Amino acid sequence: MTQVIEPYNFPTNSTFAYMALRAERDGHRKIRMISSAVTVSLVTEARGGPFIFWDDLRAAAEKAAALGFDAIEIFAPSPAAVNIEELRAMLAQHNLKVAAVGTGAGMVIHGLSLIDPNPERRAKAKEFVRGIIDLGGPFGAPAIIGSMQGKWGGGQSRDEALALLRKALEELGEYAAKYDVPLIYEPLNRYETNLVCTMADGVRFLKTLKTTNVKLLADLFHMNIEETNVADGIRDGKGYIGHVHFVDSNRRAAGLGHMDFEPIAAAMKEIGYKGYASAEALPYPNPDAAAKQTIEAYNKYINL
Ligand SMILES: [Mn+2]
Repeated sequence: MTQVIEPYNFPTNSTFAYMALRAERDGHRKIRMISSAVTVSLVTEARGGPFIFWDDLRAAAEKAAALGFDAIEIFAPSPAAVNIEELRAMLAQHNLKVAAVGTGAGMVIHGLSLIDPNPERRAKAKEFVRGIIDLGGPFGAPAIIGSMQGKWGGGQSRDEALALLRKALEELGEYAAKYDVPLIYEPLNRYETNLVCTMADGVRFLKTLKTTNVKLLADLFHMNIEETNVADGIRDGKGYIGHVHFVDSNRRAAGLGHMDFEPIAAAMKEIGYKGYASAEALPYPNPDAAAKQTIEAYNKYINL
């Protein structure tokens, strides 16, 4: 029996899921619930970091589209650094979406963190994140809180830091809701944060929030360091994962390390994950090769 699916039956921010289901209903193609994305960094200070494309948004969009990616993930130095109208035009031209927008420049360029003991610095950090939410929101793209979560220590206890982070995520999560996008919180490996490092701890932490508009980022590189088993870590995040950084054990493109992607992709499907697999990977051996490697791995493991 053919099930008629109308858009209002879907949760928010699921245009692609609707299109995929409608296409399947019409017999055009199979369901593809996990979409592909590739990162582009516009942040000079982040050079050496795990981004596939660099500096030139237009060139990145052209290459992403040519390889068959569904979306780009943008790491910008500031909201003002992206020309909104140009971005809108190039997305339309290439039939691309924005998967997510990073906030890490707030830390990398300005040293801002959401748990800074100094209230003025904390306010600046939130202001920076709100600007990035405003950049991505109109494109349906959530902002990611990664390095902006900071690290506790010095005169600050872990509990004090978590209380500040909780407050910031409550506020910013609700702020993002006006665009019908979640706020994405990323547990990081132990060398990058000492707050929340696993999916299970991330879920426990999010359960202490009043807002339900904050979701987790499952970054496979961080998970490879912190989880007992990466696929089980994905299962731990069931219902809470809003974004995936699709990358190998050594932060190179998927397939260039020793990550076992089959069980990980199976776990993503098992929990009904419907977001992006986004390549936040080193541009190794060069951006073009890393992008091509990523889309091949995506087609091999995820887009079956
Ligand atoms: Mn990441």
